[in-house]
Amino acid sequence: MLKDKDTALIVIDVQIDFCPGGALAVAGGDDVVAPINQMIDRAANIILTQDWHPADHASFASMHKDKNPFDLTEMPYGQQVLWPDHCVIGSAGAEFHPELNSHAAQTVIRKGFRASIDSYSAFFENDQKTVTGLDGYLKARNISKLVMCGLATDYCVAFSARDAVRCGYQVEIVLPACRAIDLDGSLHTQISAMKAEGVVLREGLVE
Ligand code: VGL
Ligand code: ZN
Repeated sequence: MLKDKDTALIVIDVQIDFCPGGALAVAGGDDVVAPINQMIDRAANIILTQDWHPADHASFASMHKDKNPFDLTEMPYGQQVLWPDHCVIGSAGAEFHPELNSHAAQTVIRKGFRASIDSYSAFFENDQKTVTGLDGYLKARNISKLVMCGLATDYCVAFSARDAVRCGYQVEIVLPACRAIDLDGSLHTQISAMKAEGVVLREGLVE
C-alpha cells in the first residue's frame, strides 16, 4: 500500500519536545522513530508535520494568568487545553527527532504558527476553519489514501485522521507507530471517535 502512487505516509509531530526529556514529553514518544523509519523506506509519498508555535502562543499556560499546564480555557473558537511551552519556532525542541529520517519528506506542513489559534490537525486549525493547505496539496497530487502515525495519538494524530475522513480520504492509523498523551480519558475518547467515523486502526506496520 505505501508504495502506491495514490497513498501517502503522514508522520505527525515526531519532534524533540514530544519525546522523553522534551517540554511536552509523551511516554515512549521516541519508540515510534524506528517503526516510522521502516515505513518511510517503503513509502512512495512522505509528508511530515511539525508543530510550530511563536513564543507567545495562546495555547501556552504561561500566557494565561492563574493557569497551569493541562488546565482548560475558553478560546473564541471553543475549549482549549493549555500546554507547557513547546515546539517554539526555531528552538531545539521544535526540531524533528534526530534519528527520524526527515530528509525523506517531500513536504513539511507546519501548523500552530498563528499566536491566537492552536492547530492539532494537519488539515484545519482548532477554529475548524483555517486551512493548513494539506488538503489542496494532496488533492493536487491525486493522493486519496493516507497512512498516519506519530505523536500524539489522542491529539494531533486523531484530529488529523478525523479531519482527513471529513475531507474524503481513506485513512488508516498505525498504532505501534503512535504514542498518546492520555489526558482525562482523551485516548479512549479519540479511539472511539476515530472508529465511529471510519478511521481504520492498524495493530501492525503497513507494508
Ligand atoms: C500536540 C498538544 C499540543 C500533538 C501538539 O502533537 O499531539 N499536542 N501541541
Ligand atoms: Zn502544540
